[in-house]
Amino acid sequence: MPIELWTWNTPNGRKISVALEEMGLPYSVRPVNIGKGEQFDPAFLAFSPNNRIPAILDPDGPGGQPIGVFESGAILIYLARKTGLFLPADPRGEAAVMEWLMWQMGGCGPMPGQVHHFLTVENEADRRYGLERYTKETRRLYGVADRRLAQVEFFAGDVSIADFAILGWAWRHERHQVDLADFPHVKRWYETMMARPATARGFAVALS
Ligand SMILES: N[C@@H](CCC(=O)N[C@@H](CS)C(=O)NCC(=O)O)C(=O)O
Repeated sequence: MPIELWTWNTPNGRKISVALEEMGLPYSVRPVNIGKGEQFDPAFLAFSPNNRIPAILDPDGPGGQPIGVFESGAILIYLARKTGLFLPADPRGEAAVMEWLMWQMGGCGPMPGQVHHFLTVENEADRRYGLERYTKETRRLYGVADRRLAQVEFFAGDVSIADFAILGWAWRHERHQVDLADFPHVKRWYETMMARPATARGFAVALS
């Protein structure tokens, strides 16, 4: 039975369709229209209590029993452990993946997400304040990524779930007003990732 991916066409949603494609796991998409409030449906809240996408239902979970998982970082770790892919077993390799996965979850997602929000604020003073604050932080994060990718091909050495997580947000770089020409190592990594056939499928699949 395929994994059910409850999602929408957003950066956090795309992380998981990319991971599922890269891992070769069969899945079906269950669109959750967050613009219409479907994230508050009791059937969704039953396994995604934070009323946010993405979440998954795996009918073949641990011990052959079904499991629901919410929070994109937790989903990526769950899928990596299920398949044994994109998360090294050795503690040093695992630590590197976790560093960059947590860096995305805590910063390079929430910060550009605030840029997306403040771009829509109508009050001029509020918009200016929010954009100045979060654009500066977003550019700082892209700078961190650029320095890292000057040293390594992918964030944790080999391709990992950290790359899938960060890519979901880098996919929206134009929306948070980042020109990748300013971050050449990020640009090289972004183009390399997007050229991967499975990753391309993860961005092409209809999620809404
Ligand atoms: N930390 C969560 C964030 C998920 C999140 O913010 N999802 C957004 C779409 S990208 C959402 O569902 N928004 C619905 C809402 O705000 O009500 C994760 O990474 O899964």
